[in-house]
Amino acid sequence: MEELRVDATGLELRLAAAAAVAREAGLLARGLFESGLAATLKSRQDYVTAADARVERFIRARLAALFPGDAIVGEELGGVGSARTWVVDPIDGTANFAHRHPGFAVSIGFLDGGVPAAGAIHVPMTDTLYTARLGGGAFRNAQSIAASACDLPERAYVELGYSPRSPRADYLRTLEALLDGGMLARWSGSAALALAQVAEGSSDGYLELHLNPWDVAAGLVLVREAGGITSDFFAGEGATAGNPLLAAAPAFHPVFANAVMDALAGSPLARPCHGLPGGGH
Ligand code: LIP
Repeated sequence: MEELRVDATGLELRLAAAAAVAREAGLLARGLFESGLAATLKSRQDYVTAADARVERFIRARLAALFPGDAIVGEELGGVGSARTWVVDPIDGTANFAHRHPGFAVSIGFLDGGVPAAGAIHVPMTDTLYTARLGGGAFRNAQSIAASACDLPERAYVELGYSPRSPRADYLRTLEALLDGGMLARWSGSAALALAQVAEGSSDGYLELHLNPWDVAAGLVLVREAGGITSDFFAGEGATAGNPLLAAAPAFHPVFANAVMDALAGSPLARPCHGLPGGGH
C-alpha cells in the first residue's frame, strides 16, 4: 500500500527542522572553512574536504533523531531513498570551499513521494537562510522572495554551470547560443546558490548540463515556490544518476529554454528522459 503523503503540518515540521539544521550545519562549515582545511582531488576538478563528511554526519544525526522513519541520501555518505527522503549536500560549492572562496552553501531538501516538497539552503559566509515548502512560498531570512520579471534576453543575467561530467561540446555550444541571444552568462560553482539566486530574482535563469539530486533538491522547491519554472529534474533516472537542470524566471523561461534546446539539438541531453526543456513539476 502506497504510504500517505506528508500533510501540511508534517511538511511544516520538516521545513522548520531543515531550516534549523541547515543553519547549525552552516555555522559548523564556516568554522571548518576558517580553520583552513586541506582539500583532496577525487578526480579532475572534483574536490572533497574533511568538512564535507563531517558536516554531513552532523546533519544526518540531527535529522535521524527528529524523523527516524525518514530515509537520508547524502553526497558523501550515500543512502537509499524511500517515500520520505532527505537529500543532503553538506558543502555545495566544494571547489570554491577548497580554493578558499566563500561561494558555498549547505543544502537540505525533502522529497515526499519523490517530489521535492521542502528545502533549506544556508550560506555560511553571509549567514543567509533560504527556505521553502510546497504551497508555503519562498523566503530569504524569513522575508518573502520572488523570481524576477525579466522577459528580454538582452537584459537577462543567467548562470551556465560547467562540470567535466557533461560533454564540453554541448557546454560550449550552449554558451555560444546564450551569448548570441544577448544574455550574460556566468558560473558560480554552486548549484544551490544559483537556484537561490533565481528564486530571489538576482539571477534570471540557470542551466547546468549535469547535476546530482543533492545539488538541487532544496533549490527546486525554492524556485518553484518563488514563481519560477524548472525542468523536471527527477524525470527518468534523475533520482539516481542525476540530470541536466534548467530553471528560470517565468516570463524569461520560453526564450531561455528555446535557446538551450536549439543549442542542444542532436545531443542526447535533449531527450525527454532528461527532463528538459522545462515546465515539469
Ligand atoms: C557542485 C555543483 C556545481 C557543479 C559542480 C558540483 P558540489 O556540487 O554545485 O553546480 O558545477 O560540478 O557538482 O560537488 O560542490 O556539492
